[in-house]
Amino acid sequence: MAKTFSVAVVGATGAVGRTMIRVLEERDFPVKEIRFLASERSEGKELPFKGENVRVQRLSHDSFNGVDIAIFSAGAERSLIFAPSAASAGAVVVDNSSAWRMDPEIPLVVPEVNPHAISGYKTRGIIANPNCSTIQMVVALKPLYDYARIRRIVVSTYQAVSGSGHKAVTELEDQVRAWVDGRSLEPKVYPHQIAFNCLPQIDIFQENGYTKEEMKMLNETRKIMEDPEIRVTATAVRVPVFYSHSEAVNVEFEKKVSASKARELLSTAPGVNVVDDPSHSIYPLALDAAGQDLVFVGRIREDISQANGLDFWVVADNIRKGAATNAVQIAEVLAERYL
Ligand code: NAP
Ligand code: 3JN
Repeated sequence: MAKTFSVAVVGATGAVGRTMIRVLEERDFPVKEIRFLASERSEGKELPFKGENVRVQRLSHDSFNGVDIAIFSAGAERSLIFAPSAASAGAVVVDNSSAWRMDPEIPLVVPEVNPHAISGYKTRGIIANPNCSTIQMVVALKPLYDYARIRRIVVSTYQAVSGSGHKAVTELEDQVRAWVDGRSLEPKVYPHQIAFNCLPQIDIFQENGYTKEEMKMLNETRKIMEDPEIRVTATAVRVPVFYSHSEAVNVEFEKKVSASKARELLSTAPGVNVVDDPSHSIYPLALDAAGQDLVFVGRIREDISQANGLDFWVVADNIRKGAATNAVQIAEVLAERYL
């Protein structure tokens, strides 16, 4: 009989957690028992899973007895405190937060890029899921990197509000309604109005003038691609879009990659869908990528400003491939090859 697993979803009531539950169902992950964990605010709430209602339990250090795989998306603070307890209880943790991503003993994994790194879970019992903006970029870069090796990346992101949790989705909806009604609303999640605006700040600023989100893109890309030499400069921008992050990516390679070669490499790359017919105004769009698990790439063109440069536009659902789907894909590899 096929093996089945006891799975805990930590942060089950959140934007990522709820999607995690849906993705586990959709991909028919071999679940023996499911456990939903969240804060005391959600204790006793019920969430559906495979046609049954499952009660949400309060997260504690004792939540993980008998759990095989614990998927965390309840913020870095909770991951730092509770992931080691889950690992000590015998679970393998797949953590969506930034808590463990840069720890040298913990693998940081995108299954299309570095699935071999998953075996590193044996050291600490934890695997980290990268930031959503990094995930979609490295899925698109991997086949190009393997062909021509990357020297430098210049990326600008256009990030959906769902990346800031369910409160931000409500804030954008409320601000749009208020605007139409001629009312003004105090911003709560963001430092400025997000409706009909673009905010060049995601997370807090660092001493070097970059935001934390921008520095995550540099550090995580180097770790996942296993190349500490890659140079990355990022500008991360929040835009009034509900789901899917878009990114304008400029890459400098060690040798020339023609636009047609890039299209050829990307069209057979795992997890990538090339959508690139500019003469018919066909290119990846946030609205089309929402609800999908693939990374969509288009506007592929040679950079006219430098030798060996390439530009493209990459779009993916930030809550699915950028978080929940990537985590479930990691769990699938664990289940198939290691547990
Ligand atoms: P969210 O919608 O605000 O949900 C937060 C979840 O965490 C809820 O289930 C909440 O439970 C739970 N939680 C909060 N405080 C808790 C506590 N003290 N004990 C137990 N559970 C607690 O946020 P989200 O968008 O789902 O994001 C959650 C986390 O996932 C983020 O903080 C981040 O670390 C990670 N994330 C990663 C990516 C990525 O790029 N890979 C993208 C987005 C988010 P209640 O409902 O009971 O409050
Ligand atoms: O803002 C986005 O679009 C992505 C946000 C990710 C995020 C939000 C809150 C806390 C993270 C993350 O995944 O890096 C974290 C965190 O875990 O630090």
